[in-house]
Amino acid sequence: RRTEADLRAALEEEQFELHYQSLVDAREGHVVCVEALVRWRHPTRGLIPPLSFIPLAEDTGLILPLGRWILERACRDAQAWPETVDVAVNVSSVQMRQKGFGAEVLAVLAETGLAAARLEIEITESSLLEGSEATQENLAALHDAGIRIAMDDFGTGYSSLSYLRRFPIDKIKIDRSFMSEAATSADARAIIRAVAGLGISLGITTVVEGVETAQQLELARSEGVGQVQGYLLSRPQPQAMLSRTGLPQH
Ligand code: G
Ligand code: G
Ligand code: MN
Ligand code: NA
Repeated sequence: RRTEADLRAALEEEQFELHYQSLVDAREGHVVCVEALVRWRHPTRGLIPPLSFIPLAEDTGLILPLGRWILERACRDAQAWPETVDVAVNVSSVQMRQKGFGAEVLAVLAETGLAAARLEIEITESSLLEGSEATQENLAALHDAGIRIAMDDFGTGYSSLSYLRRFPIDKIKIDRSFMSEAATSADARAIIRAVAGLGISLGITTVVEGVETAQQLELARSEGVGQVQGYLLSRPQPQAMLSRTGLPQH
C-alpha cells in the first residue's frame, strides 16, 4: 500500500514525471495543445498511474506541493515548445479551493516566463459543484490573466449548463465515453454534435477525447468539434509530440 510517508518521500526525491499527450486541430491536423499527465516513477514498483496516488495526495493535502511541482515543470517544458503549442495542466478541486491559488499560478508564469495565453487549466465538473467562493475568485483571476479554463470529462458528472454561464469556461472536453459509444449509439453522436454546436454558439472550444480509430476521428470531425485527442493521434509519452500528425486533410 502506498502511504502518505511514501508520497512525501517521493516528492522530496522528485520521483514524479510528466507525460504529454497532444490535442490536435480537428480540421487542420496540427498540434495546438499538449496535456501534461503526471506519473510516479517508483524506484521498485515502476511507473504508477495518477489514479493510484492522486486521491491520496488530495486527502493528505500533498496535492498542493505536488500540484505546484506539476505546474512548474509543465510551464518550464512548454517554454521550449513552439509558441503555437499551448500546455494544459490538470488541477485538482483541492487546489482550486485554495485561497490564493490563482496568484500562485501567476507567480509560476512569472518565474518560468511562459505567456498566460499558452496555459490552459483543466478542471472537473466536481470542482465547480464543490465550488467555494475561493474557487470563483481563483477562476476569475486565472481567466482575467488570459489563462484558459477547460472543463474536463464533460458529461460524466452533474453536468450543468449553468456552469457555462456562472464560470469563465473557455473549453469543453467531451468525456471519452461519448466517443467510445458513438459508433453504436446515435444518442452519443447526437450529444457530441449538440455540444459542438453549443461551443460554436458560445465561443467555447470543444474537444473530443478518446479518439482511438480513424472512423472515430472522421466522426468527430464531421460533428464539428474543434479539437481531437486520443491514442490515434498521440499516446501520453515522456516527450511531447509537437509536429503535424497524420490526420487526413479535407
Ligand atoms: O494519465 P491517466 O489516464 O492515467 O490519468 C488518469 C486521471 O488522472 C485523469 O483523470 C487525469 O485528469 C488525472 N491526472 C493526470 N495527471 C494529473 C495531474 O497532473 N494533476 C491532477 N490533479 N490530475 C491528473
Ligand atoms: O481525465 P483526463 O481527461 O485528464 O484523463 C486523461 C486520461 O485519458 C489519460 O490518463 C490518458 O491516458 C487517457 N486517454 C487519453 N486518450 C485516450 C484514448 O484514446 N483512449 C483511452 N482509453 N484513454 C485515453
Ligand atoms: Mn484532462
Ligand atoms: Na478527460
